[in-house]
Amino acid sequence: MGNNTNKVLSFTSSLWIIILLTAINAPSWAASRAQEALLKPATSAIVDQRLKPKVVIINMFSSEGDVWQNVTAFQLVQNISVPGFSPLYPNASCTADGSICQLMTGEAEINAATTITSLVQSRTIFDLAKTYFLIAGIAGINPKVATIGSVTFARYAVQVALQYEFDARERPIGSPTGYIPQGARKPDQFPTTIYGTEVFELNASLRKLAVQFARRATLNDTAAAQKARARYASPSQIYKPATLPPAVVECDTATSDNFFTGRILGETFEQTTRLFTNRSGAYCTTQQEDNATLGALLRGHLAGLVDFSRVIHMRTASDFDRPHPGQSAAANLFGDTPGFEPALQNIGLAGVQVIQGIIDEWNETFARGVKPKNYIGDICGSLGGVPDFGNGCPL
Ligand SMILES: *[C@@H]1O[C@H](CO)[C@@H](O)[C@H](O)[C@H]1NC(C)=O
Ligand SMILES: *[C@@H]1O[C@H](CO)[C@@H](O)[C@H](O)[C@H]1NC(C)=O
Ligand SMILES: *[C@@H]1O[C@H](CO)[C@@H](O)[C@H](O)[C@H]1NC(C)=O
Ligand SMILES: *[C@@H]1O[C@H](CO)[C@@H](O)[C@H](O)[C@H]1NC(C)=O
Ligand SMILES: *[C@@H]1O[C@H](CO)[C@@H](O)[C@H](O)[C@H]1NC(C)=O
Ligand SMILES: *[C@@H]1O[C@H](CO)[C@@H](O)[C@H](O)[C@H]1NC(C)=O
Ligand SMILES: *[C@@H]1O[C@H](CO)[C@@H](O)[C@H](O)[C@H]1NC(C)=O
Ligand SMILES: CC(=O)N[C@H]1CO[C@H](CO)[C@@H](O)[C@@H]1O
Repeated sequence: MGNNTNKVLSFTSSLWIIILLTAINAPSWAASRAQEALLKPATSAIVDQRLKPKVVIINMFSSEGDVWQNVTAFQLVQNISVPGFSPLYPNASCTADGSICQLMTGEAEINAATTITSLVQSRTIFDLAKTYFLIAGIAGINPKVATIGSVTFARYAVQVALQYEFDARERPIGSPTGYIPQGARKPDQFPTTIYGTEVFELNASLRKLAVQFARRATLNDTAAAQKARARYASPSQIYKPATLPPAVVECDTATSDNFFTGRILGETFEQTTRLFTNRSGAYCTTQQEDNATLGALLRGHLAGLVDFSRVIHMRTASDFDRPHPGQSAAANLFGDTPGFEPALQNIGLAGVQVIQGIIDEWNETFARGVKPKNYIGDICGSLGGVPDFGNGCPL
């Protein structure tokens, strides 16, 4: 953002917007009075000053946010304070014309849910009805599926830790793990207690376009990351994907507030993802926010404020979720993170291509939306249709 002069925009003082929104949302007496006011000639000069971003970038913390300072395709030159954002990250940043905005939720599910809810409800500041949301962060990676530095795009987001948890030393006899789905008695039984946020499915047609755009990027890599990948080679080839160069990959994501690590929990959550998605989803990346971000956006869709079919989930891989052969789980977690630097760089390199693709093809394709051919929404069918995974929502 360098030397650009930023301006704080105080939209809440724009009284007309309050009148307009009152007309839309409030009781009929208020609506008719507001409509009368709008009909008066004195108000004819009034224009909608809300920002209507084509893309909102959702980052989680400052390292991910800093990435956009190095980007030349656009400059985020205005800071906008949004009520309800994290005290650590109180501003959204936008381009001068408001077509691209970026924010940081703060880390873990509580921060993601409250920040995105606040964004969705900031009706006097933003009109998000046609906005594409690019979730863009780093993540842990399953070495059976992909490698550090890779850029992943998910169709399914699964809240894997929403389960009963035993300390492993007290786990039920015969259970390979201390995690059991809620209401079930064994790890491989579908949960019978459903909260509604266990699985989200995103627009697969939009993902396909995003992947095509991202593949235009030349990804960053480093010698240290290459060295770390090579350690996942083994005669069984079980972690072969981990040994390959970084790439753009379509694979699914797991949310857990708990920063889990190690082979046993990795395999546990592979199983949870298969179970919760009726074997359609494959656990690939792990992060601490996206179930909550998607939950807030789904509720925004139900409130008529955002379009859930316009959500893109992109996570770049910064660290392996489990050790390489011969390494302890602790050594993997507490050791160096050579994937961190390329993962951050690749958020920008791939992300810019996705954003540029959306902006360049706005009129032809993206303004009207990319119609999904798959089911989208949550486990309960809240947006209409019947989930093509799991048992649906028994509520
Ligand atoms: C806008 O926010 C950024 C990031 O926190 C900061 O570096 C910059 O100084 C702010 N701009 C102004 C004008 O305060
Ligand atoms: C931004 O660019 C500077 C200078 O090339 C580099 O030192 C820094 O690591 C980059 N930051 C990110 C997040 O890519
Ligand atoms: C938020 O934006 C205002 C106005 O540009 C700036 O003064 C403030 O430093 C920003 N806060 C943070 C934490 O970036
Ligand atoms: C990746 O980024 C690092 C750090 O900025 C840089 O030293 C390196 O040359 C880059 N590598 C490639 C292949 O772009
Ligand atoms: C997942 O996110 C939803 C909000 O969308 C929240 O209700 C739920 O409690 C979250 N799960 C956990 C374990 O925090
Ligand atoms: C897209 O449509 C808008 C309004 O219809 C128009 O002003 C703009 O020039 C168009 N952009 C391109 C790139 O065609
Ligand atoms: C689960 O998948 C199988 C086939 O793969 C299908 O027959 C079944 O209907 C699916 N269950 C649900 C609830 O969608
Ligand atoms: C179920 C659902 O919300 N589908 C939407 C997917 O995307 C298109 C536009 O991008 C919408 O028109 C659909 O309603």
